[in-house]
Amino acid sequence: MTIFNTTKSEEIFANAQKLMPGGVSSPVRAFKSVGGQPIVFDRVKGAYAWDVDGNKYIDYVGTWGPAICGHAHPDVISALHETLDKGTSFGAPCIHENTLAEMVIDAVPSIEMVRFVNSGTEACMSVLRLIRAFTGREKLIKFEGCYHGHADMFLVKAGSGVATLGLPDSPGVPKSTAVSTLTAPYNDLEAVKALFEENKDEIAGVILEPVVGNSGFIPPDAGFLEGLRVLTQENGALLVFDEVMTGFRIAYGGAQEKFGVTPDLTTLGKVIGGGLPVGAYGGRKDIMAMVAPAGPMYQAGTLSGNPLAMMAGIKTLELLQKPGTYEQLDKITKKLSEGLLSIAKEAGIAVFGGQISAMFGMFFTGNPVHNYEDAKKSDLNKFSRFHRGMLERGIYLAPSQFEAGFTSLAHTEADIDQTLAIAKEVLSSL
Ligand code: KE4
Repeated sequence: MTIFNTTKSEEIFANAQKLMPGGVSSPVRAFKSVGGQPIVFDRVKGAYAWDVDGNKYIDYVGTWGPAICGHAHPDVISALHETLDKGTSFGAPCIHENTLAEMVIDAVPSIEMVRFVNSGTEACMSVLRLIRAFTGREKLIKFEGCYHGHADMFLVKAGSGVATLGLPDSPGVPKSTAVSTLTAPYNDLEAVKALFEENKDEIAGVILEPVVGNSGFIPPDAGFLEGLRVLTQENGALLVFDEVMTGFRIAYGGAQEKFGVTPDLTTLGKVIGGGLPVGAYGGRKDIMAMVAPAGPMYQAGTLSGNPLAMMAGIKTLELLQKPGTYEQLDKITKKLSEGLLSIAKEAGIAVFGGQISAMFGMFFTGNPVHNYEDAKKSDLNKFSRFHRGMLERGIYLAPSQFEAGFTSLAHTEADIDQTLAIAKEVLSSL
């Protein structure tokens, strides 16, 4: 198979590095942990991306989750054209906010009322302020390797780009902030129980990715989510599922629907914006009633609920509501994940991984991966060589072992077959 020429990407990225820190608008895009030059995209459509050199890729990042119906779906694009003719932003109430809010409330078991914001980071930082306001407590429990956006209080043993770059948490985060953030290993209920005992009546809540994507793909062990539900209730703390990545991807009602565990509050992003900037937080009415102007907890945003982003979200969720959607996503992703794992094993390469619905991952290790510590022990160098080998042959995977892979309704059996054929060539040469 041909190895791509990426001259134009390299020229553009070289210039980008003079203009923007690291040449990117978000760190993980810089390919720091996998080496080599990032690819500069020119356009995307369906399951595919084309770079500025005209090379075509099968895309398993999907702009980090929003493109679950495939990039630039015609229904979304045509609705946006229509909406665009009426303006890009109102800064005033708009019917589309009601429509998307109703769809989110109908879909997500924990959400009785919702507030739209502009990113997952904003959703997570707002929900933290809310749980503190509601409980009158300050401390938070998060899990090592989970990522909840870049707000100060979450940059403690975070995942995603923080893990990718091996950052020891971030400079600039005041000690006073970090001290209120307690951490435990993912899937470790005993550690959470101990934190509650050591911090009696001081913990406002527990936040987690109900299926981890930001340490690589790590699903919850049986009983973990249920155990957190009981522990938080027993200790007067709130349970928050950060479903920015899993929302409308693991199931239409998110991981909370799939696993049958209902948190008190949920954060959303990515899919509900259909590729435009949207985040949201929502949950029990009695808690959301605290949010200004209904209540005293302040949070605001110029572009929150803007008509374009709302419309992109509405159209995306309409597409996902179609019967058979999640069966199709699970089928295509299972074929990919099981194919990758078996090809690696046939090549004598130790791997551990899996998938749930349209989310998958694979670690280069012979041991099980239940948390971030396990993930860090995998062979990152082998991952980098695998990533580069796939990229050069037209398969676009997340440029970090500490990210998950995403499929979409646009990925076909032929795409999966092509991906597996290339993986066979790359893995046998590792
Ligand atoms: P944003 O602020 O990037 O919209 O969302 C932050 C966030 C919150 N919670 C979870 C579970 C998330 O996965 C994210 C963002 N995800 C990363 C990818 N792992 C975004 C990609 C990036 O940082 O460039």
